[in-house]
Amino acid sequence: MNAILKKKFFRRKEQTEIQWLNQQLTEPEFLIKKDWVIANIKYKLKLIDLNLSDTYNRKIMQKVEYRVKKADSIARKLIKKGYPATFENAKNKLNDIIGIRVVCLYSDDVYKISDRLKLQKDFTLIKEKDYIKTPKKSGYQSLHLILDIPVICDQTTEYQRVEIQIRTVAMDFWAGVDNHICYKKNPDEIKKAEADLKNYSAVISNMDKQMLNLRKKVEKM
Ligand code: 0O2
Repeated sequence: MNAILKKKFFRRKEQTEIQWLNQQLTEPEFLIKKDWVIANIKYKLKLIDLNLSDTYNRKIMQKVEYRVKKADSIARKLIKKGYPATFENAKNKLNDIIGIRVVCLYSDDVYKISDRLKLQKDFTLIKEKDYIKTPKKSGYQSLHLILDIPVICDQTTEYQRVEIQIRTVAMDFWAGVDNHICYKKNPDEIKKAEADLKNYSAVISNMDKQMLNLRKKVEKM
């Protein structure tokens, strides 16, 4: 097969896989389980927020968002990791088909929220990635918790994996701009912007520290 035919063949194969994935992501059983898990986490986060806001006498969570990864994005990520783009692989090899994002004002709040999530008896912590202590090469900062959330029906318990990203408003701002300008784009075309963004990540980290110090100073007054 020549190079052009090969490319066409793989593109068609990928399209078929994406269509198939899409079909499975819209199956009623998956939709119900996904809604269950998202609702479970949302209520849990509401309680944690209420509790923490009460304890610290200020609003802790500024924003909670969720998304279900789209079929083409799942396929791309699986192929990049070297797996066929199947629904089974999406469930077993990816941590973030369901993603939740919690945004707060101060960096110490990130850890308060994370500690409370880790205390939940019905959630199983699979992995924690602290990109605040050690930012990614790109400059990306965020705390990620990979959790298994139970879906209990009849005598069976099934676990659905979710990724919870917890970060400050400043880190969220940086990630939004990075998403728009650099992330998943051709590295050759955006080298300069990447370098600038990396510098801004350090600026944001510094700003987060200053804001935290300012809050602590005011709290002591
Ligand atoms: P999207 O658009 O959110 O769907 P692994 O868990 O190690 O098997 P994974 O999932 O790539 O592999 O882990 P990683 O690197 O922790 O990335 C998880 C998610 O964090 C990404 O999901 C992004 O949402 C976010 N992220 C990671 N790195 C960056 C970055 O440099 N910039 C921005 N803006 N976000 C980042 P997806 O599936 O890549 O993307």
